[in-house]
Amino acid sequence: MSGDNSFVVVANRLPVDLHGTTWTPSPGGLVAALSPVLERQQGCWVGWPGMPDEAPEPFRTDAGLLLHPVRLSQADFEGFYEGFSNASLWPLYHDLIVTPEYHRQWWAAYRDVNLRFAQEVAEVAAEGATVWVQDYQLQLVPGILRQLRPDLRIGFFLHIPFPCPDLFRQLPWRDEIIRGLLGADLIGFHLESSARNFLDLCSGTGQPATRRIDAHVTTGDGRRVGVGAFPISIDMNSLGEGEDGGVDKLRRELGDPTTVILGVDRLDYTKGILQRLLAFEELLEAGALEGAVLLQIATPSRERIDQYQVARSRVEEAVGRINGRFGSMGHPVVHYLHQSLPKNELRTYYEAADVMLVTPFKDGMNLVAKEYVACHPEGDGALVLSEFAGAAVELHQANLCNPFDLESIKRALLTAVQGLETTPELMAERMTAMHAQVRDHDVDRWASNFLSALEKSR
Ligand code: GDG
Repeated sequence: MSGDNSFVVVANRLPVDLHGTTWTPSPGGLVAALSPVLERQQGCWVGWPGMPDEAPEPFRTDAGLLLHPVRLSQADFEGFYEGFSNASLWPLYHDLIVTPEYHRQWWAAYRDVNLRFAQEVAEVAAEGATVWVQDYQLQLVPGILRQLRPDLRIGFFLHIPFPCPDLFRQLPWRDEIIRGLLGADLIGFHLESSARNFLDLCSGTGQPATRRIDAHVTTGDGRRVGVGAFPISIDMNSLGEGEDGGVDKLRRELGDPTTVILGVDRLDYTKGILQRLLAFEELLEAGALEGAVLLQIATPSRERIDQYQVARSRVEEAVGRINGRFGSMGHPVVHYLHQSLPKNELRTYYEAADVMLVTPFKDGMNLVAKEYVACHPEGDGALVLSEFAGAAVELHQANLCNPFDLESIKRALLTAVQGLETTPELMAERMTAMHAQVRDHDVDRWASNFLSALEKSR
């Protein structure tokens, strides 16, 4: 059983979603990061087309990428995706921001869907191919694939944080997940802290971990599995060209505010959207942000899951209240879009924003922070960034804040706004340093670092 693809990426979602008979780019950070890499390699991408009960025939995109759709039924979608992936693993791996739920039938669906993804890959991968498995939805795939196709070179990358062992040990199926991951030749995380958590966990569960980061774990059958940190980044060109005069036009439409503050997130409770609205509200109340507006783009995400509905209604209630209190006719202070925008439109927003607010309680990396920095090559603008976003490790010149502490968000936001006014050279120096960091560590470098470590790992 083998196909003719020498490089295969497998991820829960294909990079495009099927809507009726048309395909549109699918949302989220993983797709944004990986699509350009795979297009350059003319690889094969195995994943779900985003619609239950649909599995169109494999096809090649205009960019030369072979897409291999996997069919998920409505029941798979509910148990595997909404259930185990996003209501058990997602909150557990984000340090219990909401309480994870564990249900045996969700786990059964997760196991079953992981098996089908692995079987699909086993069919399309050529003898000795490299397979790169992506993210928390597919943690059993490396282990299954190792059994089905021992000839393959298997890498796994986790796009979200890996929690500390004490939290992970809650998971009723922890041993199966660890065994699944250890089917890979190399396991990559964004940060050393996640890699360390994984190594500590392995040393506590009878899987001897050796040495330090960039170390390896030796499995029961004597294989060495590499473990390392590979901070993901962006493609500097993926945001397209900004529209000529687009920034001025946008600022005019907003009523020429003194300060434009921007948030861009999937609407997810991990992203701290409500907290930043509350910080903005308290600063307005104190009269500290005269003439400022906040734009919040909240892309719809996982909308049927209870906790996402709760998060959305809290955000929308706060937007309504703040505009009711501080807006005037035709001049809201918060402009809120619950929509997905085209990338080049996002670029105009990034360029127009004086201050970018990125305040997750926990985030593997956060590409939005890097995209904002990429759009400010001249050093204008300021980034307010949560200490708990992976991006804070590389973008340490940002105005860092603790999103659990409203005063800390307020302080960081105010310091950023005032800094642009009173110490523009210093702010520009910091933004330029961050820009250089993102430019020199782009997504290509991330992918080639991971893939060359994978190459060396066997
Ligand atoms: C996961 C991890 C990690 C957002 N709104 C629109 C839109 N986006 C794009 C952004 C950015 C991406 O989605 C979001 O990426 P993030 O990294 O910020 O967040 P997650 O989706 O949670 O991603 C994260 C990432 O994986 C990669 O490893 O950094 O920690 O949670 O690229 O621009 N894109 C378009 N319209 C929108 O309205 N076109």
